[in-house]
Amino acid sequence: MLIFTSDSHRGHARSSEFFRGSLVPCFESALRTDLIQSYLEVYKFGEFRSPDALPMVALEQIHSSEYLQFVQTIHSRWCQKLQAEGQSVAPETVEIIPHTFPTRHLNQNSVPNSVYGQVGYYAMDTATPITAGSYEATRGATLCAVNAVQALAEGKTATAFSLSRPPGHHASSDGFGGYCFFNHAAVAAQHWLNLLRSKGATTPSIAILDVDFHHGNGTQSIFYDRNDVLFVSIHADPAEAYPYFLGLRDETGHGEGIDCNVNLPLALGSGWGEFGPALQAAMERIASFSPQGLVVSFGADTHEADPISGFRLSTANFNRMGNMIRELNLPTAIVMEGGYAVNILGEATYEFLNGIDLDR
Ligand code: SP5
Ligand code: ZN
Repeated sequence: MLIFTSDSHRGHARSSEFFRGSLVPCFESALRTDLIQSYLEVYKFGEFRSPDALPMVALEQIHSSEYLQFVQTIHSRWCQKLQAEGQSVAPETVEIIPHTFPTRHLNQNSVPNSVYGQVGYYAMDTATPITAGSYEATRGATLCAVNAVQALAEGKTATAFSLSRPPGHHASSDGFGGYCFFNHAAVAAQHWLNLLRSKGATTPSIAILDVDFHHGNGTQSIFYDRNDVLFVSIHADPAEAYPYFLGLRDETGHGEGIDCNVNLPLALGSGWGEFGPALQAAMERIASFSPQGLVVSFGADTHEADPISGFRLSTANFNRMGNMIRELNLPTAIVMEGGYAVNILGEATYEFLNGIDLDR
């Protein structure tokens, strides 16, 4: 297995997020990828690579140009605004958290000039602070996912892992939240389709399997009306868990994308007894779609030890999960999403990767 990782994520260093009404230390931190990398290195798992500076055309196909511009420039524009208002500002300490959102009965169709208004316009929550290095970090994570797909398409490996942060599956074409800014799994799938088309395939298709505890609302919305990408997600019932406002079973796709979106929500407290059958159903749906490749949005936050989630998977269950996905025998790009239990993050990820590894 090839593993792509970039140091650019370290610039996305936040101190606090809103959680149950107060500011707490961020669950999503650089420690996460450090712990996974050192665990994999101790067990001599996989071959680590720095990503090549590949063209990122797919990034511009997935996200709107206005949104890409927003993520790239918002931190410096916010700091300039604070300075213009007479505050002395050290940009590396500034963390942007939105406070006003275009919810029902407000105008959702015009972007305000104010940087404060713009942050609320593009945000879905208050748990995703933007820091000076957030843009470079999320771009580096997307580049790792694109490199993973490129290596698969070139036949260099059958399984590739993008060990990156911040995560991506909550990011939509023009929205951030859930610790995510760019949707790396979506860009990876689009990059793969582009490569297949450039090699002469007329109707290529890719499946995305999302096994993070939280529903991948961004990925669903990006591909909701397309039939070249099948999105299958196992996650906590949105009636009970973040992101609350998407991820129900009856969301099955729209237009050309009808029946290309599969949500398998599970009750809080679910363990392997519930997760295993859902994964089996997911495997059957993906096999019948006959895609050329598979992108896995992998979150370790389904583990029973996770501090913000609510499933009860054991470390051994992660190996079974990997093994079941391996049975599809598809070239597979794994993209790191969530997982916040620092004491088990390394071993749960290792067990999953070891179970799914087609190169072994
Ligand atoms: C990529 C990813 O895993 N993003 C998750 C973002 C979740 N952010 C909001 C967390 C709200 C947690 N609710 C607390 C319930 C604790 N039992
Ligand atoms: Zn998650």
